[in-house]
Amino acid sequence: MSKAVLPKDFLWGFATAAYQIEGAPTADGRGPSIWDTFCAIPGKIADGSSGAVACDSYNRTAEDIALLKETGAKTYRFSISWSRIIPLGGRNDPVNPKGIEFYKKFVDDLLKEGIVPFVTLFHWDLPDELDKRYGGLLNKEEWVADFANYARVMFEALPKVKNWITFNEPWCSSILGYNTGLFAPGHTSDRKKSPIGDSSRECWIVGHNFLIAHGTAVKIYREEFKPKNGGEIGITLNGDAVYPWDQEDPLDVEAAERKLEFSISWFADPIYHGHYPASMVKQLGDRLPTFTKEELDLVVGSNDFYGMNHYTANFIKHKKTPPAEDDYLGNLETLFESKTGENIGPETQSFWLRPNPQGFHNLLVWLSKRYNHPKIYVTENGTSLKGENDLPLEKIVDDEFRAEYFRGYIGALAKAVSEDGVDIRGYMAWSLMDNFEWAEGYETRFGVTFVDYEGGQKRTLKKSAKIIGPLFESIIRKD
Ligand code: GBH
Repeated sequence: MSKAVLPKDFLWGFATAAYQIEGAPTADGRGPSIWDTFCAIPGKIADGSSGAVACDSYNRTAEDIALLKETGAKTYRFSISWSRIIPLGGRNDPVNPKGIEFYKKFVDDLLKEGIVPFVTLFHWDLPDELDKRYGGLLNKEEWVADFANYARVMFEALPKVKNWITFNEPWCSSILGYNTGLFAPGHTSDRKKSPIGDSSRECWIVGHNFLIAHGTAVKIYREEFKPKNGGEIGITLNGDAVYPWDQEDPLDVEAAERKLEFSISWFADPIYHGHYPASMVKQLGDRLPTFTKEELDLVVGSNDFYGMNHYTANFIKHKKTPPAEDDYLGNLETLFESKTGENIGPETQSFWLRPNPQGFHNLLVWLSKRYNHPKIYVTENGTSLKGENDLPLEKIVDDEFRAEYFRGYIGALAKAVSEDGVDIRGYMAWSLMDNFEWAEGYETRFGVTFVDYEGGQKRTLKKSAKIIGPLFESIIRKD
């Protein structure tokens, strides 16, 4: 990889999310989010922990910026905690000036160091009051209006921010929050896990509401802020790469495509093509909401860029039986081994993640084709490492496995740009530092920086943090 194939102004850096790093859940008037509430339920988080302290980043912004400087990062993607800004969340609830001040100063401090802020408005941490008040994400009228109000408050407060993401991975909030119940607010039909929820319907309603809320916020940005501030706004979607389990079986080939449609196209087709994928309409029938004319006008064309989160790949095998009522994958199995016994990639600490850089390349090309060559920012990409948490510090900082992951994935990105003409403008590794890994707690580490949670939160760069910069600098054009 010696050729300089990426544009001169390519933005590379690192990503985090508010609830995973900030801690300080009651500082300066912050209200609780659904994740504070969810973590307090015994059995929901692997190690019984929560984001109550996390990396204490709310009190350590200077340290975090110094870390970014050390890596040479050009951009930092972070998210805003809605309940710091509006503790109760709603459009008629008071705005908290201290919350605004915190992010304003953070943005200024980043810019002073020449680091471009990439801001996510919502990374899963809904103000808890909105969930209690009217059912949160399930309530289209109320929630869309409240999100729109919060988004406007932030656009107004942070005019220097030129890169906005409305939502991080609405798939996760919808499916894990309202189907499997693995994530807050934990709704599921499984009564052993939750007293409330309908896995066959709620997730599709929530997904629909995300699209309307996204479109509404984008309209506000474009009409009221873009003319004077000139920034861009998009949504970030997750999606794993796919390979047919049996390449010779047309039903597996079809199932692999369907898997992409149920995860990515669920959101991207309405935004880029104005309708849900046919495969979803066929399987879900009237459980999939339909768009009114007004809703479609909001949703179609509502991305200035496509935000792509990507980690892993699966072999896809079609199912022969009719889909279950609570199926959300597209009536298929996801496997780590193919029919011929080929393995997708080495194990990591995350049960769902096995590195497969070729899959990243394939998916970039697929996205580019299906959505007519959009401008893409890779807003997350990274890996955990099997058993990392049990290693001594001198071994942890020598994370060759993670470094190799980045070499492979960044190489795949460069190839997609140079050989396939995919329009990629930026890349943010997940994550700047070890942090609260949601239902997996602190046992799973994703950072390029080690965080010593018991030892005064000391941050130590790992090897992977040091290779990403030079790697990008060698493939970014200088003229
Ligand atoms: C990202 O999601 C998140 O944005 C980030 O906050 C997180 O820390 C990071 O990944 C690392 O996990 O339970 O079998 O249905 C990544 C995409 C999609 C990965 C859902 C986990 C769960 C598989 N995620 N997937 S399953």
